[in-house]
Amino acid sequence: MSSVFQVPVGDRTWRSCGGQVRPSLAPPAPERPPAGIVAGVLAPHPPHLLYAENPPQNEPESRGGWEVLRWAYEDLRARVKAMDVDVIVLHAPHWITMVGHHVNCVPNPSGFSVEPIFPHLLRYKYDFHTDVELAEAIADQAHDDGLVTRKMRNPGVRVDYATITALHLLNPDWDIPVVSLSANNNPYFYSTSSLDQMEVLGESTRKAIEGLGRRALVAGSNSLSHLHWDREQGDYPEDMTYEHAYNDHQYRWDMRLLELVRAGRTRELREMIPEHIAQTESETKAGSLSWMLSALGWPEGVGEVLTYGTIIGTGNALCLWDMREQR
Ligand code: 2X7
Ligand code: FE2
Repeated sequence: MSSVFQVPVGDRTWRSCGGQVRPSLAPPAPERPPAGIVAGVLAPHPPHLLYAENPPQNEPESRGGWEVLRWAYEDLRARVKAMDVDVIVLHAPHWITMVGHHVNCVPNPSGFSVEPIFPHLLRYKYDFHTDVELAEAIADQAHDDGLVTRKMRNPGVRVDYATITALHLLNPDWDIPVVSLSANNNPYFYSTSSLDQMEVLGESTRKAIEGLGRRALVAGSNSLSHLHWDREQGDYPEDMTYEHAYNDHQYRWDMRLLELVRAGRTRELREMIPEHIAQTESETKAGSLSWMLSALGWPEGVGEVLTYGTIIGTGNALCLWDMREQR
């Protein structure tokens, strides 16, 4: 004789066992955390970092170098894994588009990325997956919000080294789908601080992520102070004897900015970004940092500086804004 149990739908504390249904001793499966932007990162992309890692995808071989920056990335990777995100959305400054903001909608970008200035550091075979539904939603939302946008669908377009480097350092397993955004160069070209469009793009990105119920990491890939040596020093690129800040002025302005990050004073940080650009030629002029913080809603009271180091004299900080810490 069979007995019939009424088990509430989705109640996993009950399970079938040997023909009978019994309460399970196993703890209930944990609920998936809520959708939305889980965290934002400032994730620098100098090719030196990827070169120094010696991953199998990269042709050139190195003896290491820039260890403290790379160790911080290594620690961050473990935290990214634990976030259980569906997608990494990245804005990087070296996929330059002169007209509008482009979104890579190619389902499976694959090819060979070469750093044009440092081809002896980065010649990388890439093969990753795009979250096409989200990529299209970001482009549509940005269009609706008044930005000139384009869905890039040409699989032959080579993915730039900054996108590859930052994504590799954040997730070398490449097992999380990606959305990659271009850097519209008009604001960069015509003014030092036209970051307004990047803020709109950040808001569009957040709306699209929430609209589709994705759990996302948003990554803005910029160096800070951006003056650098105009020729390589030493006998090999990873000779750390020559690695230091370009000058004290550059260093001090980077520290002023990072003090605001670690204090969680994001409103003041927003005010300071144009001044920091003017003082240091900061690569944040391309807007990746502003885009990312705008996507997060410029959160007060959250922000960590994971590390800071120089690469050919430029300032590079790895920073995390974990939105779960704000709730
Ligand atoms: O793209 C970069 C950068 N932002 C800083 C330093 C060196 C190379 O490439
Ligand atoms: Fe760069």
